[in-house]
Amino acid sequence: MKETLPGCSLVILCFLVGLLGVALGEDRCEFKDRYPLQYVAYKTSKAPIVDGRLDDKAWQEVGWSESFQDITGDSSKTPYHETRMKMRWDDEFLYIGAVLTEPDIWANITTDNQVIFHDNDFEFFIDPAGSTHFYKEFEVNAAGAQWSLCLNKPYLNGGYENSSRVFPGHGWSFSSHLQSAIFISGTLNNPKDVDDYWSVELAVPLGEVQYNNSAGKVTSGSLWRINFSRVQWHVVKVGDHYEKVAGPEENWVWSKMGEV
Ligand SMILES: *[C@@H]1O[C@H](CO)[C@@H](O)[C@H](O)[C@H]1NC(C)=O
Ligand SMILES: *[C@@H]1O[C@H](CO)[C@@H](O)[C@H](O)[C@H]1NC(C)=O
Ligand SMILES: *[C@@H]1O[C@H](CO)[C@@H](O)[C@H](O)[C@H]1NC(C)=O
Ligand SMILES: CC(=O)N[C@H]1CO[C@H](CO)[C@@H](O)[C@@H]1O
Repeated sequence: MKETLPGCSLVILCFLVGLLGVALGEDRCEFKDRYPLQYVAYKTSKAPIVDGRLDDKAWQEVGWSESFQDITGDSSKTPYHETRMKMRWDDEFLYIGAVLTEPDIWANITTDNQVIFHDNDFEFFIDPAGSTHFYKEFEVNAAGAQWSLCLNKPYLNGGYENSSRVFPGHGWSFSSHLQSAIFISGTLNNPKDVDDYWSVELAVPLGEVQYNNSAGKVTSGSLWRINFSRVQWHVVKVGDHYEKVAGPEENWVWSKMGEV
């Protein structure tokens, strides 16, 4: 991340699984292909209005991330719809804006703290300290239904999801300080037209992402680990609604993981 626009600072670096993995490919001497993507998030003095529309000055001033890619990194599986994000920050929030191009915008889940990725969704994963412990995850669909969770440690080390889904009433979740809004350019759940895109705008409280995972005070030059994912199901139009077809979903991410 950086304090000033063309200045310097808080670089957000995505998580890399397998940095130390052995690359047997042609570029084994460079490992360039395995390096996580980076995005420089500039501090903003004027917070964007979280209404789903990325028309605020804070967004206009900064560039887009790379287009999302298949989670495997397999270039023959290039996503057929575009997804990109932007980030800004101030002393209270990390702001995330994303645009998901989509001719068929649909969502079935309308209540929070469900498994949102059963619908098409947008997700972020954040581990400020890069410790792999107490990382936070957030998912939202085009209807604005959201799910947040905290993972105390990786599942393979016996970690478990702490969320209001698993522990209703006393699970971890981003508080009401998290602001989330969706804008739809098109119509939700109408298969009779061709939609344009949906966008996600988030204000994520810095204190809450750092809960049990402190990377210290955010300053110019802070490096945080984060990743983004878009889950995309294959659907067909049946009368007045969409239905899933058999087969696995697509997982499109900012920085690839190498496998699903
Ligand atoms: C889940 O998170 C809540 C809220 O932070 C915390 O009080 C509780 O101890 C956690 N539960 C478990 C089982 O880790
Ligand atoms: C945060 O850490 C404390 C101490 O290890 C633990 O009791 C608490 O459950 C953790 N919170 C969450 C959300 O896991
Ligand atoms: C959405 O829900 C309706 C009603 O339950 C169901 O018929 C339809 O298959 C669902 N659509 C998708 C894409 O899951
Ligand atoms: C879908 C995906 O790539 N998720 C990864 C993004 O980064 C987090 C850590 O910040 C990983 O835990 C996720 O697996």
